[in-house]
Amino acid sequence: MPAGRMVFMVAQTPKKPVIPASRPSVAGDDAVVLERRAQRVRPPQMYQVVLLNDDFTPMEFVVQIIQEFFGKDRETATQIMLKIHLEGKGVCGVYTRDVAITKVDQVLQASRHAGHPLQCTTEPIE
Ligand code: TYC
Repeated sequence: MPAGRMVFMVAQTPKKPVIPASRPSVAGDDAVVLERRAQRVRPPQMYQVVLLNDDFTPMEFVVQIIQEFFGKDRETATQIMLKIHLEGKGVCGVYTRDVAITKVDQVLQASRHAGHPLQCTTEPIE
């Protein structure tokens, strides 16, 4: 190998993305044309993170959780907490799947660490 040159070996050559053909269209006489059309990307499935009411977790703790992990100001966090308290559950934020799962983990860990039974779940929307 010539000095100063590096050779990299890879296990697989990169694959070209598969672009599906559109439905065949007839272009006069007997000719059939298969047009290549780029695959349209879709926005990711979104997930809402929901807090559930219970009889033991202090209101102030819930407000702090909503502020800390869902980036709400104190007033908004208080409104969400009261909605949960009165209606049984409430949405604290909407995220992509991995972020939503991480939020649930963080809330549950902080709550258990503080000795509270607060429950938090996530569910796909639409
Ligand atoms: N119900 C609780 C109380 O009266 C307050 C509370 C609100 C608990 C929201 C959980 O997700 C919750 N102390």
